[in-house]
Amino acid sequence: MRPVKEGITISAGSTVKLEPGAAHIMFEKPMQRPAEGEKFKATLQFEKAGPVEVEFVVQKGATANSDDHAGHTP
Ligand SMILES: [Cu+2]
Repeated sequence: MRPVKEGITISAGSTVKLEPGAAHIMFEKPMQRPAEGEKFKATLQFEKAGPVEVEFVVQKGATANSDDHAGHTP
């Protein structure tokens, strides 16, 4: 796994799914470990569409099928 500092390209009319085991969003060094069922908001930044607010819901086992997270906490 490697960070994608240049961002993810989403071609017109296509869909990119972010999920464990594939391209995913990772919150590094959270202030506290989120509890199952907890919700929190974040903002996704798109180059052309601008900022889009989303709400995440913490689910148990979300990283069960993910790849190696060496160097950081999933
Ligand atoms: Cu990761």
